[in-house]
Amino acid sequence: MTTDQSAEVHAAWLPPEAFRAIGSRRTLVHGAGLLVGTVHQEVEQACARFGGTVRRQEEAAGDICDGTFDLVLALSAPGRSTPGAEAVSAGLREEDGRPLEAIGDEGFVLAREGGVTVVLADTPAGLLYGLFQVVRLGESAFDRDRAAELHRPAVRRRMLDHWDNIDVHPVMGQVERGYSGGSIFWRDGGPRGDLTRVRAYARLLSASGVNAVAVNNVNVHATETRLLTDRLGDVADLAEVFRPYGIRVHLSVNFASPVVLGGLPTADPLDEGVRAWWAEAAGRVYEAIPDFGGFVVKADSEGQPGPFTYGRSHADGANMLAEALRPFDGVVNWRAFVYNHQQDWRDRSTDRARAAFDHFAPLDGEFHSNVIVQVKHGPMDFQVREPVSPVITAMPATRLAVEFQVTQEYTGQQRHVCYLGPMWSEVLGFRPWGPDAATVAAVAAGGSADGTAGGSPDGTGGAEGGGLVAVSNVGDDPYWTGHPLAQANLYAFGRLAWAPQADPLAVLDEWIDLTFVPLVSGDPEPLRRTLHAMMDGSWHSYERCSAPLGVGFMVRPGHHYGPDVDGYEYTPWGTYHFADRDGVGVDRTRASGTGFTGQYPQPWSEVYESPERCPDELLLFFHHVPYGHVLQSGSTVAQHIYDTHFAGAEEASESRRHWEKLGASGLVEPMLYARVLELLDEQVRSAEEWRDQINAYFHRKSGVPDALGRLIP
Ligand code: GCV
Repeated sequence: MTTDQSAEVHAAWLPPEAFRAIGSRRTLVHGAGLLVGTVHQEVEQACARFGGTVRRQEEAAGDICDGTFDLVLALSAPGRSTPGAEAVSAGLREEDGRPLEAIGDEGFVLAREGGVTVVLADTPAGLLYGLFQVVRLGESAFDRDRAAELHRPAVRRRMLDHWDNIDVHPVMGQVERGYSGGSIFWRDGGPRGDLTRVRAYARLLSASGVNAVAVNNVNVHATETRLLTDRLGDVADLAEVFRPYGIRVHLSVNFASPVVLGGLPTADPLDEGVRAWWAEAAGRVYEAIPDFGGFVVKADSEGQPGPFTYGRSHADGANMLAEALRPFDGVVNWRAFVYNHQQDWRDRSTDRARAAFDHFAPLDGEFHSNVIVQVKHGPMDFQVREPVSPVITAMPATRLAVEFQVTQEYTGQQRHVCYLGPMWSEVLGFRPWGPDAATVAAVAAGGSADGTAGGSPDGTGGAEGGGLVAVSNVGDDPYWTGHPLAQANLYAFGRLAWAPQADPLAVLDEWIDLTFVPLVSGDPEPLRRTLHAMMDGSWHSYERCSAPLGVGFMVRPGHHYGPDVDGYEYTPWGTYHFADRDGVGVDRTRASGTGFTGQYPQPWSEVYESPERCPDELLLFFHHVPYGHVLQSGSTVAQHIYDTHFAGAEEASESRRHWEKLGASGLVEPMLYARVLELLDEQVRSAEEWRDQINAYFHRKSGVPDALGRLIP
């Protein structure tokens, strides 16, 4: 057993003070079940601190709204009436106007009437989410009457994937693309032992709305492969800790497991012996973890094994695993991130952006219903700006999940402030079939969303959605996320997965109000203003600092931090910008390029095809244009590059100035203040390096002078 440093772990968005409003009142928790126990325990802890009282009642007794309690958290019990409960949700209607018949799996109704705040849910998970809503509301949950509101998650599965390794990988370390120290699950070849920190994590995730976690890297190395068999107990231990918070555990598995672990001569998905091996393996997993979520698979990608070895398709591979999991209601999250990473840079016909669509779109309709095809939100790889992946539009008969990256691989590596809520919100609200059709969020929600099914232009008739997934950004850092302000990204992912239409700045407000405001004794307004000034526009600011106009990948190869314009230009990775003395950008048009624009439906296939109509921010993703090309903004490409990079560096300095002003106010605790200040120094340095390298490169290549005559080295 190791000693955990949880005592020193930052409370993030659940500081005890955030429970003051609940903990100082009289609460009834009504209902049975593990998660109702969690609700009770949460309230009990708050009462111990703030002097309130809580009563747990498993069976209905008396009228829950009779005034004995200030807060009632009650499970609706089919067949048994809970006096007062019906009144709370009476009159609520579904979106289509029908009277509400069921609150639904994870939903809850919140109301306040006659001095009692009531949360009503059909399931224990719904009650837990309702409790955290009351925490978010704080005093305002109790200060006035509230008409009944129905809260339901837009997507059923809201999942975080950890890219954590058990062994320290010689290149990638304990956490692949991790910027927050070690793993909270694994250390030096084994489990960490003390699960206190995992428990705190489960609680935080549940309060943000996440309900599934994959506990190991999608690149499944030798030791991690064994989590499926002889190391399964370690996964069961984690599942035990996540369970009381309504979070199911998933496992990334190695497609070659039957060979590597089972000693079979093949992992061919159509081989009977292989199928039997997986069925048995799945059976053992469910014996150990009855509520196990399922497998995550990266196959035939970046060196991972997969069905191509046996001349089989990704549908063959995924369906085999789906059959093994089907008896237990498990799912396979099969990633669509499949491309040739050993491309010849001289070959202009291969376009990495096309790859996922080319591999997966033809397979639409072939996947079993418990296969979820997990698609990165953009066609390349989590760049600061990409168009929405056309795969999202191409598989109406497949359950699709959309994948984001909370860990900031290409967005400042948690050394830079970069609030990603606005980016995800833009993606989720994007309408790939035009203004009157479904959004990306509706596709991810499938039939379980807000009454509209996803997967097709009119939002009808699609398969049940696969939900939203993101790569986690936490580690064993005392602030969880390296940069303390990167906690906001983790929180925002959960909240936007629950309610994709939510305003990301309102989500940021929620995060500020939970994380910082309860700890402030005076006026919190200056703190709120400062954080908004630093964070609201930080994604756009990072975009201005880095690769221009959607071109992407001008980063240092390998670790991906800092500028290196030609770093990937002559490599096998398929990530090129094709800058020469005349122009820059990737011609992905049908007319003269790779034809990628043709993977989009109307109207975007036309919009992206045209250099005049293509949105400025994606111009170089779709077109190779001269430096003098005039953007819709009125600026030229060269001038835009100079202006944005001067602006990006200046914005980093301004952000630092905002934070510095806060120093004397005492509104944030000194250690956190110092950590952020130190990171802002690095952000300023790095933004200046980006400015100078990008500007110098394009100035030298193009010979175009800066219209404002600024110094370009
Ligand atoms: C886990 C990018 C990252 C890899 C990551 C991969 C993926 O290529 O750089 O570290 O591997 O995405 O999503 O599988």
